[in-house]
Amino acid sequence: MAAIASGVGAVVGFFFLFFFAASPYGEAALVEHTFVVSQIKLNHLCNETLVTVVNGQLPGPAIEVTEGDSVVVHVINKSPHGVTIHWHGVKQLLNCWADGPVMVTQCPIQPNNNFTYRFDVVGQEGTLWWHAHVGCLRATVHGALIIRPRPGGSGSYPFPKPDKEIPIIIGEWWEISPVELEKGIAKGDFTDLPRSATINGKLGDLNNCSGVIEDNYILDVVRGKTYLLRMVNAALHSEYYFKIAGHTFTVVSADANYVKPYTTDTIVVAPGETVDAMFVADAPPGRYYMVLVNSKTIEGPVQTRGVVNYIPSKGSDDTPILAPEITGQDDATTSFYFHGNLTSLPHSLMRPVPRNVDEQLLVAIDTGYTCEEGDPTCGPVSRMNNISFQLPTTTSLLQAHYYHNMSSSIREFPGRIPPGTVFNKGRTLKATSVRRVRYNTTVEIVFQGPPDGIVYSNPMHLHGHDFFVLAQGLGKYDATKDVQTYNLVDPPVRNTALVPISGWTAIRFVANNPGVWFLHCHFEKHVSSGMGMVLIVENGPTLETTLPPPPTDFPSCDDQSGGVAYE
Ligand SMILES: *[C@@H]1O[C@H](CO)[C@@H](O)[C@H](O)[C@H]1NC(C)=O
Ligand SMILES: *[C@@H]1O[C@H](CO)[C@@H](O)[C@H](O)[C@H]1NC(C)=O
Ligand SMILES: *[C@@H]1O[C@H](CO)[C@@H](O)[C@H](O)[C@H]1NC(C)=O
Ligand SMILES: *[C@@H]1O[C@H](CO)[C@@H](O)[C@H](O)[C@H]1NC(C)=O
Ligand SMILES: *[C@@H]1O[C@H](CO)[C@@H](O)[C@H](O)[C@H]1NC(C)=O
Ligand SMILES: *[C@@H]1O[C@H](CO)[C@@H](O)[C@H](O)[C@H]1NC(C)=O
Ligand SMILES: *[C@@H]1O[C@H](CO)[C@@H](O)[C@H](O)[C@H]1NC(C)=O
Ligand SMILES: [Cu+2]
Repeated sequence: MAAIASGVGAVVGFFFLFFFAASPYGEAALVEHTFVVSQIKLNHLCNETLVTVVNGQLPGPAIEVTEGDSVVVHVINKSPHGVTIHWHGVKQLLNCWADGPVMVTQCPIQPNNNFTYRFDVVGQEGTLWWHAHVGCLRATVHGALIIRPRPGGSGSYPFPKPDKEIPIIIGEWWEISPVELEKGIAKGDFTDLPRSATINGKLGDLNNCSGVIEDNYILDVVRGKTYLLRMVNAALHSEYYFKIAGHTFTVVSADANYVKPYTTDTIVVAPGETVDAMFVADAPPGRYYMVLVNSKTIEGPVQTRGVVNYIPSKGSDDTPILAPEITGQDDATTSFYFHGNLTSLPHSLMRPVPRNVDEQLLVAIDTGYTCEEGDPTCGPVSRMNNISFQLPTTTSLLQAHYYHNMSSSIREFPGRIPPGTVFNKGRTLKATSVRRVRYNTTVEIVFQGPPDGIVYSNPMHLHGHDFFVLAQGLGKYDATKDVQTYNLVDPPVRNTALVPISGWTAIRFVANNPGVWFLHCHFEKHVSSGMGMVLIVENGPTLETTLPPPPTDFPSCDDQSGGVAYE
């Protein structure tokens, strides 16, 4: 396999070390990258905006590996912010130290410091991604992590080999700085909005300022060829619907787990989720808009578009570009059906669904207040089972856990919805909450969103484990009735479960990865205001089921200069 330069939609490339040493015989290779985190200025919508990026690129460099490879990423922090990187969806078996969420597994890499992340990518194939896991920095510090089948391992894709693979990174363009955005959310001010969605860093021609129209992302295609879109929703704010005029897709994978081929004209991808979808360039040669529109949210439309351009091109540049019919906005059903229709594909990497549940958690996810409603001094917070999650400020939870030094102020996360909380606006506790489970416990979690009145879904992301999504439903979860609808045969396996608007989702997994794992909503406004908790998986009985010690160069927690650790 040849080294493949990533640089999807590279804006400025100024420092990009790349080393790729895959062996053709299917042995594991070492994939090494250097990520220089720095600030650059980008011009959009008549504004010069300072953004934090990796290697001068937005999106950042794609990491491309073969299943079984080892990855080494040297992160050099030349930005003024403390930084960590999370490898979203990588299971990190016995390697929690490399997971990255700030103050959960590590303290930030301080400005002018560096840290090397080392991890293996085993038993997973498809599209994952990486992003900063510090405040809102991931708005511009993100990129794809592409895992291809290993010859001698599973060998090949369980679908016809595409002619070309195209990463599609969905982002959002914010003019407010991530630090200001974070401060606003912490005060309960959820009103800041992105100016536009982006496709591979481009804002698209729906946006203009003083007559200057923003660039489209342009995908050149050749008639008759097949394309695999590797889609990542790296956005902070919205779930998105994606369409290409005149074309349909076959979804083949989600969150780096194969699904049975599913044909649709609309792809739905929530923050934290990935979707791999094939399409054939089988339309009459011409130009077609690809459109990205946010699904129903409290705040108004955020959209963008790019162009699928057949080459060699027939007409002149002013031939009209065909636009798809747009649903979205008020259409929550499209998302509900899209997620409900995914089933896992039988595959050598698949595990059977565990039948017996050791521990079931019922978890209400909603908003509340930390003081009496109507008190103008406290804004709303997000919460899980009446606790609004707070990060610790001095030592990461993983270090405290490993060194048996957990602060006594840490709360046990309740496994039941406190009676009466459900969605009243009463007082809520702000606390760091954790739940311990013994090694090998089969855990089922039912996430319950507010049954009515709230107009957002919640993409709940678990670190360190994939899980089966057994069922979703609308309204209030009914234990006796809804268990009957569980798919125990071929449920999709994911790392992010979308809890539908006014509904619930049930997931199940075996807690077989000792460590401290964040479970949180992937909407930034929710996680930064408290929609999270931490699952602590205890060591098993053997050395092979015990978390090893931290790497020797693990970032120090001593220097939390600047007060707020993750600014
Ligand atoms: C990384 O940091 C260490 C110690 O702080 C330093 O010795 C080393 O030179 C740094 N490496 C780079 C590439 O900046
Ligand atoms: C430029 O961005 C600032 C926020 O940083 C905003 O207040 C201002 O309206 C923007 N200017 C234009 C021309 O959009
Ligand atoms: C510029 O954007 C406005 C809406 O914001 C739109 O009405 C107008 O047609 C756009 N102009 C161009 C040249 O695209
Ligand atoms: C799958 O989608 C169809 C509409 O395309 C819908 O009627 C059906 O209910 C969906 N199935 C599930 C399990 O959500
Ligand atoms: C224990 O944790 C506290 C903060 O909770 C920290 O100040 C202290 O240094 C830690 N001690 C050790 C031995 O890690
Ligand atoms: C939620 O937590 C707050 C603060 O601890 C407490 O006052 C309130 O009674 C709790 N609500 C319920 C329904 O348990
Ligand atoms: C984990 O659970 C599985 C299935 O219940 C069992 O076969 C295995 O022995 C367990 N492993 C350990 C280390 O407890
Ligand atoms: Cu949420």
